[in-house]
Amino acid sequence: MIRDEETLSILLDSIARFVREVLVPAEHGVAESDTIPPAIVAQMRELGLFGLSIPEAYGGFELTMEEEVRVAFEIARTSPAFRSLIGTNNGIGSQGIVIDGTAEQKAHYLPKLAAGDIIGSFALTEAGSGSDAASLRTSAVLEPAGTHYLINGAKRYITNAPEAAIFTVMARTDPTLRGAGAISAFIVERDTPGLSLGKIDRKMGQQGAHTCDVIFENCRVPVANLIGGKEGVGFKTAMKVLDKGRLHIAAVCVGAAERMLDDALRYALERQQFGQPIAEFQLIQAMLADSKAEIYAARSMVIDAARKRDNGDDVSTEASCCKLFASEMCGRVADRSVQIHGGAGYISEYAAERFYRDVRLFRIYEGTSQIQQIVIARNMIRAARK
Ligand code: COS
Repeated sequence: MIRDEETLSILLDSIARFVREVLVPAEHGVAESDTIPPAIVAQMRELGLFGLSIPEAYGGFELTMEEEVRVAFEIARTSPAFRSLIGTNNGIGSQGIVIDGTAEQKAHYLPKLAAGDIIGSFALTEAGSGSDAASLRTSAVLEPAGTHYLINGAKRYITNAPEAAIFTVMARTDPTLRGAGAISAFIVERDTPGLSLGKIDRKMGQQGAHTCDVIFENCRVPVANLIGGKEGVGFKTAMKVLDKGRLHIAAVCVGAAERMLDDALRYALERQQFGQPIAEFQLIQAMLADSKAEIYAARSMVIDAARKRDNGDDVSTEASCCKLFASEMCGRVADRSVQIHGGAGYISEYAAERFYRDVRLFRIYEGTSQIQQIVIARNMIRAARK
């Protein structure tokens, strides 16, 4: 936890400088090669970027949610591939352990995640269960000896799976029962016999960030790796992880949109048509102004929801409101950025074209916009009925 504004400013400034001087110049190459250079990963480690949200006791910065979203605003001003690599260690790949893990699980895994020595990953989605996460079919059956669970099934589109050393895996401990109540969460190490990976997915954007299937065939996992030591609460763990993750992604949308708007504004000032910079034209100004206003709204929402979470409030509704509004806003800003760039916006030398593809994922992962609408409306109805 950073206890004063001055120390936070130093951290934010050093991240902003790193983004400007190292990541932005590298982003085109990362997209072309689909790889983040190891030297950059090493610098990310040195800056402590893998442990932003992990408690200080385990070697992380233990940022408050407000501090974390302010860091995300900065880190998202470049290719989302960089954020994706650190994103699972700070978010969905560690938070199951941070929120619900036992003392032993925390002590064993969190220091390595915080240091970036290992990458964590979150395995919820399956071929047959995406938005309807509670219908997942991967099973984890306790062996008669009572020392291990036997995991069978397959997970899909798992972010950072090719790089991961540990997975938070949601599986059904009573495969005869349907619904969320029979789901438990496990920490599964990559080198556990029976765990294999599919081929790396070819994606629309975010090259440099990787996803693939994770397959479990009689994968034996010690009972000590059942998160929290309790069966049947894994779906709730996953939802709590996603509440935080959705707020983080909303902050990422704000940072990416700010970058796209900066690029669009710079281009509008440089590009001359009809004898003057296109920024002088009111139809261009309307696109710039709408983007500015929407980014400001999203930034304010994200800060407000983060503060509420830091106060201990249940922010399930607010996190979904932020994810819904910020990701849709980001899509509109990306579209306007391409439009302002004109023909150049369709050419891959310009960041506008790459961001347009990269940010499309924000409206899909960690819950689609439609799932956010469902969460918001359900929470409203539930509160009204009370
Ligand atoms: N925090 C804690 N517990 C939660 C919760 C939250 N935010 N949201 C739901 N729960 C609990 C519920 O209270 C319920 O517990 P009880 O049975 O004890 O009451 C349980 O979890 C099941 O919840 P619910 O009945 O709402 O589950 P549904 O199957 O209807 O699904 C949605 C809920 C649709 C919201 C969920 O499946 C979802 O978020 N889907 C999207 C998944 C997703 O984001 N995937 C992205 C992959 S990760 S990149």
